[in-house]
Amino acid sequence: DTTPPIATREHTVDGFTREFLRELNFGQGVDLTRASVNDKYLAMARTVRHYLMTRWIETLRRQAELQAKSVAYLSAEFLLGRQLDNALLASDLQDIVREGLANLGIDLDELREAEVEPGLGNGGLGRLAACFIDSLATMNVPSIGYGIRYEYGIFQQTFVDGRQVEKPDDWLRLGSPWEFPHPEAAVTVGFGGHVEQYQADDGVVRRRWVPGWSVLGVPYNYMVPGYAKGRVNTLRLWSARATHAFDLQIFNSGDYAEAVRAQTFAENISKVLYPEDSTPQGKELRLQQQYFFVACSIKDFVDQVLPEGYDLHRLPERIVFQLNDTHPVIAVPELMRVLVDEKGWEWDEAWAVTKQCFAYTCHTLLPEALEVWPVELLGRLLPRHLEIIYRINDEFLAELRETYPNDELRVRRMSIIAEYPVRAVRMAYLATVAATKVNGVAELHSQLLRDKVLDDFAGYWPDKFTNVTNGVTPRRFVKLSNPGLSDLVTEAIGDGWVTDLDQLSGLEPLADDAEFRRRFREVKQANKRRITDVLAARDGIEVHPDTMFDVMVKRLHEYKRQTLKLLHIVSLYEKVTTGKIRLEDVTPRTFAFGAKAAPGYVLAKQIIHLINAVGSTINSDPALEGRLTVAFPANYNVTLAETLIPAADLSEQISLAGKEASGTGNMKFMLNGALTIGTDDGANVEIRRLVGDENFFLFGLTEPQVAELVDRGYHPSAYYETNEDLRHALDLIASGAFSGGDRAVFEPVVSNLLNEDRFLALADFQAYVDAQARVDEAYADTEDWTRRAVLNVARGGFFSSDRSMRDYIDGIWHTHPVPPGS
Ligand code: 26M
Repeated sequence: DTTPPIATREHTVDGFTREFLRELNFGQGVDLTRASVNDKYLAMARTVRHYLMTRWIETLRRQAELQAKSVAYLSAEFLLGRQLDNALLASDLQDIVREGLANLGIDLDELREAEVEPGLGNGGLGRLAACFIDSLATMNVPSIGYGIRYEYGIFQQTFVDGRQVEKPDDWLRLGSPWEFPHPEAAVTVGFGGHVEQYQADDGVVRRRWVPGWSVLGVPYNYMVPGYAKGRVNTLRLWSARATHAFDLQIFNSGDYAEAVRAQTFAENISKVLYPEDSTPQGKELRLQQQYFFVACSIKDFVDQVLPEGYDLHRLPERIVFQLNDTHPVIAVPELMRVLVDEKGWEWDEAWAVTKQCFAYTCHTLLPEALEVWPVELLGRLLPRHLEIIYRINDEFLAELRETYPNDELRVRRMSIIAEYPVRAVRMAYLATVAATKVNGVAELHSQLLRDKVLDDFAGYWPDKFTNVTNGVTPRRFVKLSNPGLSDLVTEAIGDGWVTDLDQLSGLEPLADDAEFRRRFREVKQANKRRITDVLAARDGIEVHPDTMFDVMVKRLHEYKRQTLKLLHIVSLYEKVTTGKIRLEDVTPRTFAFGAKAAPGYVLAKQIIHLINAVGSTINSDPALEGRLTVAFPANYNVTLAETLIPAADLSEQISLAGKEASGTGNMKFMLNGALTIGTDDGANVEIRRLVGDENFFLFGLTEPQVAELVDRGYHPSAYYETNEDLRHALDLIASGAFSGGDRAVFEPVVSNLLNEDRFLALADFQAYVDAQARVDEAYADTEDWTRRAVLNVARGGFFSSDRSMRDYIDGIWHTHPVPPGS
């Protein structure tokens, strides 16, 4: 055997302690007495990652040997959250490290708190990508994640007088122990310039791109350790640097300062994550980011991952590129360009291969969220890609005209190129044309994609469209974030559920076991005390752990309808303070919110301000005797989710039906034993089906009812006129009661609701308030509430991202597991 040996380390307290001190002394260059918390954190993290190295190397070796088909998950976002706990779990070092550190007088928890989370995503889409790569590693699926190493992740949200103020997220400030930079493996990516005709060696006239400028992409590798001895897969994020060619010219001209500025220009590409999560702004830099990471990734896969001399005609046997929304769709013309221009293939030959290599996941239904790139911009930045897109479109439309010879209207509707308001490329259409499969992220969403957003395409290619309902990783969102529940569950049914979440159904009979329910409640109560301490320390917020925790955490967006929850709170407050209801009849509740607004989304920011204003009024009103509290911790992120969700009694999933593609927070709450109040939207539909109508607080219009109402003409003011409670709540806000008498501050929010209310909050107000009354009634019966909460956990197994991965593997990727080790 000629395989070189791999270094090993001892999986014991002593072994760990030795390695840790070595890292601290030789890596950080400090001794224990002088070491800062960050020194100790970095040394510990580096020590932990060493324990995963063997499996990482073995995974790579095995992959090189077998050349099994891989998934390349292309995503502009990976919202990873903190890495340490996950690495400790994957390496089975939790107890060893705690004990080893304790022997040295170090508290593991203090070091855990020192980790800055990589927030390289906006919300659901980015977190989904992180859950998926966790599942793929755990399930031993050969795969690689490709994305962008933003120097600044999602902004840090602060509140100044209740208003959102954004701060840059300098997550790399203290160093990142989890990344492995590979500057030697950098690749070059071109931009701009022009396309020229030339005579190739074979005498054929061809076209080629002559970029006007280029940048380097430096790969940074991150371990993606599978749970329980699974593979250690790779996440490869690209960072932009200046090429030498880039500044040499300018250096030679003697303008040193200008040359240095040019470096900055190149590095800007991976500088910052765009914080919009629903309304793309069509910014040039954003397109640069998309092409940058996609071009790097394709080059990396073709030149580095594939063995030398691999016949690219067989590419579909080795790879499937999963397009996480339209953000990486420029990969389609890029692969065509590589095959046609660089490899000299015929167009048809290249297209036949390309269209077998991609699958596309759509994550939205909002028309304004569908990306379109103006032809003018694309032509300037990626002229050859624009030509290729035009040709793909020409051939596609020609094909369509054969099928629909008398329906030119339909052909134009399906064109990849939109003509109005400006000529632009519809990225979702390009993705749909190129992909083997197009999937939505929950049953309802996939159905609406087929029936509405992409109906012409579904009619043309009925088999292309499919559903894969989202999921979440039970490792991070149950095992790690809810150790109390995990221990209780494991005691009852064993620990197989961590990798086979359907086993949670074994809890079902225990819903009727009074002793089990008592212990389940104890866990929930302990989780509430834990978040109570966190909120006090992190935000100076005081909440009462013996109240109902009613939680809504997600990006702030009109369609998600945080205002609905707010109107309920205001209405309750109004009724109590005017004596319409007695304080004793009000269920003590903590109304928690967590939400960031896109910095340019004015109305969303005003809503945040209003929530905070209502919160400070209510929280300080002695008349309520602390029975109602609003808790709005700033800067909701993955780390906060991990302590907040396990403490929730009630999960708020109240988007307007037909607007939330899936939701994934809804699944995390369910698996942590919260009941849901929700609309018939996204994955709520499937949650309700699984948990049963009697264990779900359904309210509101259905999607067809919404469509009909909008069709008839929706007039929000009619609800104001006819619903007294609603009127009083809105009037109270308008009166300045929450703004020190200033009637102007929240006038835009109120008048938006009265005059526009794009997402029908007023239409659903009464139904929502009624559903909340049912919640109060149910919560009053503690034993029965606990029984239902247990059933939520027992019936939540379907929402494991392991199941989502199974569905992608069976229905879309057709890949096979390859465990590490030879
Ligand atoms: C696009 C262009 C420019 C800047 C930003 C964007 C952009 C970034 C993220 C647009 C959308 C983005 O995310 C959309 C998203 O998070 N969608 C959510 O995806 C989840 C996972 O499938 C679903 O559960 C949510 O319902 C869906 O809203």
